[in-house]
Amino acid sequence: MFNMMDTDDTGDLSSEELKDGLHKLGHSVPDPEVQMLMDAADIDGNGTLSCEEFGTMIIHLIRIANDDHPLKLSTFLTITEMATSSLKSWKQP
Ligand SMILES: [Ca+2]
Ligand SMILES: [Ca+2]
Repeated sequence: MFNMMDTDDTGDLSSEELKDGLHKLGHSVPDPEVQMLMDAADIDGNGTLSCEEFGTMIIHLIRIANDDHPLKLSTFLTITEMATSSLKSWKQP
């Protein structure tokens, strides 16, 4: 999942890659929401998401979605999809 979204093989995700990745999944996420995801997840503040930050983002999103954060339903469904596939791949050796 993460590798699929990292289209330039830098080992981390830029906001563009995050946006494109979501788009490939069939979900068009508006720029402000992509930026919000990035800001929330970019723990070391370098402007990109590492694999760990990506995982943290998913957990964070599930939490804020539960707090009735005004995240679009389509975005939440995408995140749930991502979480499911990421957890699957993490369990594999
Ligand atoms: Ca990249
Ligand atoms: Ca980062």
